[in-house]
Amino acid sequence: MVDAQQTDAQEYGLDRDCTTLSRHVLQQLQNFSAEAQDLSALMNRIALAGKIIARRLSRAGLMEGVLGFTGDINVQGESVKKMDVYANDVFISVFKQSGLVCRLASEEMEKPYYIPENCPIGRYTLLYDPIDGSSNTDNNLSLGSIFAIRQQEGEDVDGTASDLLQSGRKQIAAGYILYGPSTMLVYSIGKGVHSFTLDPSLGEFILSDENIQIPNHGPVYSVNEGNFWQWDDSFREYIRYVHRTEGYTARYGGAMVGDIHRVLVQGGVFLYPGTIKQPEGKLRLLYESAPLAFLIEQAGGRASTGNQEILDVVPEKLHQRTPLIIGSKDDVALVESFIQKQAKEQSENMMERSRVPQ
Ligand code: AHM
Ligand code: MG
Repeated sequence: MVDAQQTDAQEYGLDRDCTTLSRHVLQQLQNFSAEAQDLSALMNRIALAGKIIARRLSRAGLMEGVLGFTGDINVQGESVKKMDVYANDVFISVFKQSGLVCRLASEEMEKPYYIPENCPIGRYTLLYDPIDGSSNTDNNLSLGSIFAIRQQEGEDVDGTASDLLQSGRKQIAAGYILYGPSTMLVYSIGKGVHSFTLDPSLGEFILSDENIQIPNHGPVYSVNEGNFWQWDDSFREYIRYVHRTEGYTARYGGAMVGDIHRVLVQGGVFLYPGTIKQPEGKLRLLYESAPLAFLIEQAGGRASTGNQEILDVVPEKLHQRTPLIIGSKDDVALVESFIQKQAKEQSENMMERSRVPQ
């Protein structure tokens, strides 16, 4: 008979002591200060939202009214899926009772959602994309949720949330939940990047990898090449380069949480450049690009708009979009080198033209 201890050791690997998420956060901060307890409680709430969403997704094909569109168009001009609304509401209801969060801002809501009863004590804002990769929802493919936590600055009495219009360096925690074959939660509180896997039998996220480091270079390039005709020449040149160079492999899943998770583990680059139809690209800065940039920087990678570090971009509005180049340091730098080369050529051509007598 196999004894229980042996089964546990096989399941979690030797030396694994089932570190839960909340314990991990407290260990990271090495104290039980009020801030450490807040962050631990906040991460616990995010984990709870992830578990509720994962549970619904795991049975979506068997339930009425879970899949498909609502018929509404959101603030982004995109058709809303029933799962988008459900997941957005899950985060609201989970944080309503937390006492810690006074304001939530998400892809699905034009204005932040205020929780006045938490405001005297709730010092944090949660920014989130409840369902990343919505187009995958009805096909039973990977999805994600993205989150960032910021300290509330000022009173926000006029309800404009203007204190959120600051750079990504103001984030105090960020991460994502990946709904794949298993549900994973990857987070950083500015002390490295750590991943947890949901053990459904325990109902707990258990530590699976600590201090994840992204390779400086990797084989993966992840981009929707269907937009090739709409890109700037620099991106087309980069793609032509990888097409004719040995050692690259294309991977694009339609949900960037999954795509960026692959890049985090294997190395490479994920891109969403501006297009003719959307010159700033598709991805939103505050609750998509900036949280992922925070995480990838913590893992030793980089995230850039092509001209600026993502974490340095100061948004002018809540739902601002930004081009995104994110992943391994060397691969992000390679894409940027194509952008710089094109900018140099353009300025040389302009100088040349200005020298030609009219
Ligand atoms: P969403 O949050 O509305 O789903 O949009 C974000 C998603 C990303 O996860 C993904 O990389 C991208 O949109 C896919 O867009 P496209 O279909 O244009 O390639
Ligand atoms: Mg999204």
